[in-house]
This record gives sequence, C-alpha cells and structure tokens, in this order.
Amino acid sequence: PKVIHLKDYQVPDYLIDETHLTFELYEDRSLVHAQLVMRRNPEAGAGLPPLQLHGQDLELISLALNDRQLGLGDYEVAEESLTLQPDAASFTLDSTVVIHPESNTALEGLYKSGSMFCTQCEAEGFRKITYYLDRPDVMSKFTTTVSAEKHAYPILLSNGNPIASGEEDDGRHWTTWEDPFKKPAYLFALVAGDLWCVEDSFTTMSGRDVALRIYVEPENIDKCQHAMDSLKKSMKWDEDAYGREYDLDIFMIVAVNDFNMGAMENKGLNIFNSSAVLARAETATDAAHQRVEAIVAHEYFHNWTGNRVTCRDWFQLSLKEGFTVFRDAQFSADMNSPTVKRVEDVSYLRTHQFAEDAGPMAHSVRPESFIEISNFYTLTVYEKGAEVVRMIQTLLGEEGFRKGSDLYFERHDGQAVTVDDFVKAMEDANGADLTQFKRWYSQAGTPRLSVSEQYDAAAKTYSLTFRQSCPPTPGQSEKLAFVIPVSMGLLDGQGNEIALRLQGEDASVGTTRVLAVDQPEQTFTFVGVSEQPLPSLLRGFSAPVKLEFPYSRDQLMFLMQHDSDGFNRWEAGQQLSVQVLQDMIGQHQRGEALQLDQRLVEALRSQLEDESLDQAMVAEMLSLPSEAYLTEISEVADVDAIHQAREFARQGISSALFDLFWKRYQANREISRQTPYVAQAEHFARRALQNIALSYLMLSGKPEVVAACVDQFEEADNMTERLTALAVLVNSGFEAERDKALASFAEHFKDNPLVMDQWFSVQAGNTQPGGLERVQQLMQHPAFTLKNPNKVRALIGAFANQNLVNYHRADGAGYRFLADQVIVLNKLNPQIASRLLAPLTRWRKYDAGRQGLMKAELERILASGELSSDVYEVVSKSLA
Ligand code: BAL
Ligand code: ZN
Repeated sequence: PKVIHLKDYQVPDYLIDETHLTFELYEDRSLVHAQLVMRRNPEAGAGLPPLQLHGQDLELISLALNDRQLGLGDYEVAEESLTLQPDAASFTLDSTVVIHPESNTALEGLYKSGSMFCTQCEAEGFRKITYYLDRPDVMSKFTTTVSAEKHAYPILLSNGNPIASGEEDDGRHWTTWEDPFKKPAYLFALVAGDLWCVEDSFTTMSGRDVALRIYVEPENIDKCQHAMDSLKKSMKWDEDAYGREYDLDIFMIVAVNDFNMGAMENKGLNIFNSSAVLARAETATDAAHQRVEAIVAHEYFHNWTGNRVTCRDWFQLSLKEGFTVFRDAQFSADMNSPTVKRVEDVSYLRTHQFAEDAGPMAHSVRPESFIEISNFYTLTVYEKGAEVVRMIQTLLGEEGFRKGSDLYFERHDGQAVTVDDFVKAMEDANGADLTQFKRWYSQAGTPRLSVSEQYDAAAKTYSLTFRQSCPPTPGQSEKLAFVIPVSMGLLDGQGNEIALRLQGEDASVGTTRVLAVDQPEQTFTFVGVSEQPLPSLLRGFSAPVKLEFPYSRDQLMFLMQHDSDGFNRWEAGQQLSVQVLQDMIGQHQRGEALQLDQRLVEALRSQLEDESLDQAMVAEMLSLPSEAYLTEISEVADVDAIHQAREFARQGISSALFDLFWKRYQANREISRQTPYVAQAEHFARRALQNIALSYLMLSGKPEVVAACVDQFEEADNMTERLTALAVLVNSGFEAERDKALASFAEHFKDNPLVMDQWFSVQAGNTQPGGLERVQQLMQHPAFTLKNPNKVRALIGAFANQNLVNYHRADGAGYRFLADQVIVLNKLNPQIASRLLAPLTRWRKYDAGRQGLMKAELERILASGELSSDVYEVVSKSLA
C-alpha cells in the first residue's frame, strides 16, 4: 500500500467551481449524475496536465466533456481513479455512475442504514459516490437533486436550502437542495427515508431566524428534546464565546443507527449516530445525556472550525478536530461543572491517549505520513490536539486567545488552511512567538517533567527545577525541548496560598501563575518565601505531560484538603491511590498478604463525611484509578496483580466506610425517588455519588444492600439508576437476582437497540471468570450483529478494552477471539476492524508469554488474506 507524506503536498491541478449532482435511488442500485464545472488552478502552473479524478467501486455508465460524449479511448479507468485530458482551461465534465448503497457494509460513501439512505464522506468517502477531486482543498458550490420512491422515502435531504421539488408519475418524487457555501466534498451529505422530525427555531445575534430540525425514525420522536435543547445552547454559546453566528436558514440533524463515528458535521445537515442524539430519562444514562450535549455542540461548532475554515489536507486534521474538541470542552465546562469536566477529560487522556503515544501507532498531532487516513481519527489528533489549543490559550490568556481566534476566522473564512495558519493568527494577534511551541504539533510522545525543590530558609528563597524529556516514538528517536506551561501555586503550613514573586520581579503576581518551561532543564526561584512551602503543580492539568514530584502520602493528603485548585485536589487523591495500589501490586507479585494503607481510607472518609463538597467531585475522588490507567503507568503490566490489588482496595474501603456509604446512599436515593429526572449538573452529581456508593456497598453482600439494589433496579424512573443497579448485580455473586434483572431488562428494552447496547456492555464488563465464554454466547443473541458498529463496540470493544482480566487470559483465548473478529470485520467494515485492533497492538506492555500470544495473533491477521489498508497499516506498524 502507498504511504502518503505531508512533505509531498501539492496544490490541485484543477478546481471545481460548481458541482451539480442528481441521485436516482433504487433498492438494487443507485445512479449518480455529476456535472462538474471545472478550471485549471492558476496556482498550479502553466499547461494542461491530465486530469485525474478519484473514484472507487464506481461503475461508469457515461462520460462527457463539454457535452461531447467520450469513448473508451478518451479516458482511463483504474481501480481508484479516472484520468482524461482536458483540452481547455475551463470545461464541464458530466458523468453517470452506478453504485450499490444497498450492499455497502463499510458505511462509507452512500449506504443504507436500515430502511434509509445516508452518507458518510469524511475523510475519503465521496470518491465512492462519484468521480471527483476528493481532497479538502478543492471547494465547490453544490446543488443536489435526490429522487426516490415517495412512499418509502418521503423525506429527501441534502446540504443547504431546498429550492425545488416535484412528483413523477411512477410514484417517485424529487427535491433539489442548494448550498450557497463552497465546501470540500467530505462535507457533502444526503439522506432519504421515512423520517419524522422535531422542529424548533433559533434567532441569531443579528436577528435572523434559523429553522432547526432533528430527523429520526418515528419510534424515536420522543427522544429528541435533549439534543434540541443542546443545539440551541450551542448556537448561543458560540455567539457569546467566539462571536460566531450560524449562516444558513436551516440546520438539520439526522439520527442513523449504523454509523462508524459519533457524528458528522456535514454543512447544514449533520448526520449522527443515533447514540449521540437520542436521550430521555428512561433510556439514556446521565453520561449519555452529557455525551449527546457534547457531540451536538461539537458538530455544531464545526460549522466555523472545520466548515467555514477547513483543512488544506488531511495532515491538518487536528486544525479542525483539536480546536473543536477544545471548544466543546469549554462549552461543556460552562454548561455543567468545570472541574468535573476537566477531571473526566484528563482521566480519559491519560489512560487512552498516553497509551497511544507510547504504542506502535504513536504519531504527532500533525502526522507526517499515513497509509489510511481513517486510522488517524485518533485520541492524539482529537484529545491531545485539544490540549495543544488549551496550552495556547493558557500562554496567551483568554483575551489574547480570543483576539487570535477572531483574526483566524477573519483571515481564513472560506479557505482551506493549515495548522501553521492557525498558529500564525494566534501569534500575529498577540505579538507572540510560538515557533518553539509548535513542536507540540510535530513531535509525538508524552513528555516527562520531573521536578525537584530546594528551600533556603536563610535567604527565604524557594526553587523549583524542571527537567523535561520525551521518550522516542516510531520515526522520532530524538526530541527537542517543548514549551510546557506549568500552572502552579505554593501552599504554606496552614494550607494558605503564598503570594508568588520570582527572583528579579518587583512585586508578587497573584497566587497561581504559569511558568513556561522551555529548556531541557530550568530553575525558577521564588523570593520572600518565609517557610518551606508545598508546591501545587500543573494546576488544571495545564500541559499533557507526566509530572513527577516526590510527594509523600501525607503531603498528598494535605493537598487533597487544602489545594485551592479543585482539579489538583482530585489529582492529589489519585496520586495517593496510585501509590497505595502500586504497593499492593508489588505485594501480590511477591506473594505477600495485601495491606491497604489506611491513609487512603481516611482520606476518602473525610471526603464522604463533608456534605458541603460537590457530590460529583466526591464521586470522582472515590473512583479508584482504573485498571487501564494502572496498566498505562506500569513498565510491565501485571494484569492479575492490578485486578487483585484494586479489588482488595475496594473491598477494604467498602468495609471501613460502610456506614457512611449507606447513609449517603439512602439520602440520595430518597431524593431520586421523589424528584423527577432532570439532566442538570446538580442532579448528575447526586446520582453519581448515590451510584458509586451502591457499587461499594454491594461488595459487603449484606441483604439490606442487595434488597436496595434490586429495588433501585426495579423502581427507578431513569436509566442512570437502573443501569448502575444492573451492572452492580451483574458483577456480584447474587446469581438469582442477576439473572432475573438481566432477563427483565432485555424483555423490557428488546426493541430499543441503544438500550440493548448497554445491556451487552454491562455483561461484557463482568470481570468474574468466564468472561470470554459469556461474550461468545452473547454474540449469538438475536439483538447482536457484527454489521452494526454500536453493537461491535458495546460487546467486543467493551470486553477487550474494559474487562482486562478476562481479555488478557493467560492462555491467549481472548486475543484469538479478538483477532477472529478483526478478520471477519476486515471484509465487512475496515474502519471498525482497525479500531477494534487497538488492544492487540499494545503487546509490549505485557509479560513475555502474553507478548508472544498477542504477536502471534497480529501475524495471523496479517496472513489471513487480502487486508484493507486500514487493518494492514495498524497490524504492520504494530509488528514493526
Ligand atoms: N469530523 C468527523 C466527526 C467529528 O469529529 O466531528
Ligand atoms: Zn470533530
């Protein structure tokens, strides 16, 4: 397979000013007519080179250049292209192709999800629809006519505004849509189906009325309100926070069941995985409600960061994704609790993105090369990319950042640009130099930042010395120093913040400040420090690095109590938990009896006792670091020791704090009983504490707890409480209660695929022995199918990523199972196959026996026949 390099980028030879498409949709095939109004790109040089259009799996029926029908000798069709010779600098090309959406299981291009037609074109799916210059720097005005049988497909949608429609004699009808904004083909969308819609409107800041519509299958019409509310909040927020107004007269969201990603920001016609739209109390958890709000916002924000200003090429993907994830995180922080949001994001980043950065697929935020771009919709491009944007904001300040984003939109509206253009706007608006900072875009790997301190009582000076390094990653053995913004403060012995004054400064500058660490080794000295302080470092996780400071457990407990930064109070608790758990992992490995350090128990007790604390943060504090995170921070991960140590700690915490858990549980459960479901932060917080308390309480096995759990399962009016009760029962030894709950849940929700996904996931995550056999059995369930990505993720993905003791069974059966599924999915849906592979690629983390078994499965996949470029790239890089 061909490797594509950023350094080889060239401007397109030709441009497409107008794109006129007509789709004739039928059950056994579809016809696509494309009229492209084209011209030579003046920036590409002189002469008329051959025109090479992208195209894949297309059956060409006819081709005409300026109305002249072309014959076989006039063009050349290859597996992924069509080449012809234009005879003038401007011309019109007409083509007709036949495609087969009805048998498209890759869910890329035009395909059928259930009974509806829909599209997914990012990154390179449009070439499966028609011959085109399928690259983001070719932007065109689109007009699209969709024709289909009227009874089965009453709704016909595309981008922009509807401008004409009509009926034909044979029971078919058609609608024409016109998008006034130039766009790359990856933002094209089409939907045809029997859909209902929820309608609302939004008045923009300049007073324009925008119609808002969410289209769903009729049975889901009662699950759209939360997404609609989220959309209106997003539209308002983007006006307030970034001065960005919506630009079309209509904004549509369509929910589809079979979708590879979460959602897609097609201009004016967002297409969503139904899991990212549908939410109501009875069927969706609090987490699902928050996910819907975040994804609706994310896709809406793309209208400016992605659509109005798009990417020049796919190496720049983080230009739109990193920035948009940063924007949706700001939005979610504003709508809910900022500290909880930050804790969740950082936990996710440190567990999963840090693992990616340390694995065989490690790449920089702006990758240098790829085989298959679909493999680069990664945690690094998205989440680390968002952290990089956050660091720019931290360095420039909120006002400076806003000046930079205003300049970026003003300069580049309607253009396809690069990460360099984004950073340049930030620099120019602020008179800043971000040259060294840009290494965050080009160097892969997670930097380590080790910090040491020195206090001089006589001189009243306190120094912090930072040493940064970054481990080698594929293709990058040596790294240069990053610019690492370290937000920090100092605490005195009473836990008060000390005013911060660096040597050479005339006066102190607040109690939290940002140190820009930009050398391999660098010392900052504070003056006027009259007692040995305790540093609070990397407040709010101001940079995506692994920070090392030799805190004692007592110091961590002190920070948990006193740090003014809420994120760092949580972080101190996490570090304390990690130290305690790592001790216990060592004890298990040495064959010693496990000992739980009671300081952790006492630290958690004080959290639970203090009813003035934010309950969501107490719930976060009580959540021990996950097995996946403990794996990530291990040199060699001992799966069994990690599991045993963590379970032992949970059991010890449960026994020691039973009464407190029970009290808080009962109080919150009582409020839940009496309060109708509300999807708001304080209600999320109450249920979060209630549910984590229940999960600890059930470890006691006491009959009153089991009864309360069953009661919560049966009586709750919302999925958050019901699903937690189910999960807790599933992981317990109470087989009769468990089986009854699983059966009644499945019976009740059998017609709701999204709820059945949760039923599969809960069972996939059951860490008791026999996990693999249970998953294999569940694959036979009538509600399961490999053709639906949500099902694959819910059952197989959840098993391999979350049920680590079962997946990593010492005999390798878990690996064999995963490889078998990848081999099947490679043919059905390469994108999903390649994603599913990730847990096999991390073989270097494990003991020699498991390494051998995992590698053998990767080799088996490689030898299994014709591999998609998606799977080939991940497998071959993992074995390199
Ligand atoms: N652009 C692909 C889906 C998303 O990131 O919004
Ligand atoms: Zn996005």
